[in-house]
Formats: sequence, structure tokens, C-alpha cells
Amino acid sequence: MQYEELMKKCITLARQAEGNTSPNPLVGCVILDKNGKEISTGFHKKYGENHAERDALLKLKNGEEKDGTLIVNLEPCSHFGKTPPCADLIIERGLKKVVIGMRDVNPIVAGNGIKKLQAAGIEVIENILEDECKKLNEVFIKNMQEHKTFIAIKTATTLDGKIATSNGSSKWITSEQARNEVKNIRNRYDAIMTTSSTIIADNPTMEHRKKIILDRELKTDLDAKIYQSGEIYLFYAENKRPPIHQNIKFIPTPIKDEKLNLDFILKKLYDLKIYSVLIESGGVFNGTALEFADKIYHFIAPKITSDNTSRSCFNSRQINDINNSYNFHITQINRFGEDILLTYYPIAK
Ligand code: AOF
Ligand code: ZN
Repeated sequence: MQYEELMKKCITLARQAEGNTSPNPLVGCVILDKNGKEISTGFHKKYGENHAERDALLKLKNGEEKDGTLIVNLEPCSHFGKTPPCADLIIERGLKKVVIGMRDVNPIVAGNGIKKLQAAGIEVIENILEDECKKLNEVFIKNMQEHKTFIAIKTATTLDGKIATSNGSSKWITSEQARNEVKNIRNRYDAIMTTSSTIIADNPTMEHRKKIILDRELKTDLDAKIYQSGEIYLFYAENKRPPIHQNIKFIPTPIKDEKLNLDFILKKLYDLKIYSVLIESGGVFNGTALEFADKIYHFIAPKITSDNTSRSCFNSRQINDINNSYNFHITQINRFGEDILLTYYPIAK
């Protein structure tokens, strides 16, 4: 019980680096002296830089950590990577106890950090807020265990699940507060992904460092706002001929069932070292992407359009028996102004 609050603090510290650590995990660390007084904190700030434990320990210069306790959301590493092993530094500095949120899923570490600490006589307490620690590093876990890109979808609908009215005015469903939160969500992912239909209908900017565009027929206007910033990867049908454009990397893609082959695209993203994406698109592509989705962010605005021709947010597959529905587990409900945000995960069938 006593370590849960401190583990929450590790998670909060770790989150400060959201968007900066990929492909590495988010890690935060708190150190207590032998009397249980907090004497240092640290976090992993950026890929390639010091791990959280090293960051917190290097701030201590007078040995006050001797016989103290180190709390960290991920098992300390045991390998020589960009930095020497954190487990070695913890041993060297004479800590007595290490409290861990979850074991490292990186096969080079996977329990070896814990073994090293125990062999040096350090008491190790495991699995404090393990579920929260796993959620924090869900992208890292999927990448390490499945060697696949983590796929999230963001959508925004009316109370009746519609994203657009018949005149296409879909951009302004949610409040400014909700749209600001979308910027925070985007920042967690290596790239955003959208389709030609969304670019043509809405001409969004979708501010991000990396953008993935699916445009089978190469029909979007390269003067559209989305192309004016960021690193761009454009997937198109392999039998077409793309123009030359200095900001855009064109990727020829095989066709499956008259669409760009999504399996191919997702594998390609992993090869391109894009380890997580946020899809922001219309109902048709969202419907197709649903079967690949790891997580969904669904904003709902207190509006009803009652327009028979308006489109819903997951649109491609017709399921007319409730027993065949896609099923989800809602893990979070937040409010942003008048709107709510549901965060949900597919339940494996
Ligand atoms: C981090 N930050 O705070 C901890 C990590 O590429 P390297 O050498 O930095 O090593 C990355 C691995 O180290 C990572 O996959 C994970 O297994 C382990 N722990 N990584 O980036 C940290 N504690
Ligand atoms: Zn480390």
C-alpha cells in the first residue's frame, strides 16, 4: 500500500517525456533515504539519454541514498546499451530496497535486472500498480512483444455517433477544450495517419512531426494544408506514378480488395521505425482500421443531428447481429468542456 502513491509519482514524472522517448519506454523514479524521506526524483527525458534511475541517482552527491529505497515503474536494466546498466549503479550506490512497477519486457533485460539486484543482497518488491505501469508503456510492450506498430484511432462524434452531416461540416463537432486535448494525444504517437477523403473534405493541418497519408489514386492537392509541415509518407497504389515533391516520401503499395493493402502499410511503418500511430480519419477508413486498432479515443459532443444521410464514425462493416459486434472495454471517461472523452480497448475474441 505505502508504495502506491510513490509509484503514481513515478508515472507522472515519466509522462513528462511523452512523445520524446520512442522507441524506449516512459520511466520515472523516486528515491527515499534510509528514514523514508524523499531525496531525489528523475525520469528518462529523451531517447538515448540517461535512464530514469541514473537521472535520479546522479543528482545525489553526498551518499544520502545509502541504505535507501528506489522506486521505479520499470525493472532497472542490466545491459550495456546507450548507458551502463542501472542495476549496477543502484548496487554501487548502496541502496537497500528497490520497488518496481513491472518487469521489463525487453528480452535483454526480462528479469535479469531483478536477479542482479537480488544477488547483491538488495530487497526487490515487484508489481506495484502493475496495470497502470503497463498502460503507461502499452506502446513499448506491443513493440517489444509483437514487433508491430501500436495503432490508436481518434474520433469525435455527436451523441448519436455521427461524424459528418450531409453538407460535410464535420470539423467543428467538439469544443475547443476537446480539440486542445487532441493535440496532447497526437503528441504521444510517433505519427498521425489520415486518408485522401479526409484531406479533400476538411483540408486539416493535423500538426505533427510525422504524417502518414493514404491516397491510393494520388488525388489530393499537394497544396493542401496537411502537406505544408512535418515529415510526410504518402502511400499510393503501386501502378500509379507519383510526382516529385521534396517534403513527401511516396511509397508504392499493393492493392487488396480494391484498397491499399493495410497489412502491407502497417508492416512498412514498423520498418520505417514508426512505432505508434494515431489515425484521424472518416468513418469508412476507421471502420476498416478497427480490426487493427489497439486503442480508441472517442470524443462525444452533446449534439444530435438527426440527419439520415450523416455518417457514423465506424462505417465499413455491416454487422446485423449483436452477437457479432466488436466489443470493447472502456477504461477511462474524461470531460473536456461540454464534451466527454471515452478511452476504450478492443476485447480479444
Ligand atoms: C529507457 N529509459 O529509464 C529505462 C529503460 O537504448 P538504451 O540503451 O537506452 O536501453 C533501452 C532499454 O533499457 C529499454 O528497452 C528498456 O529495456 C531499458 N530500460 N529504458 O529508455 C529508462 N529504465
Ligand atoms: Zn537503465
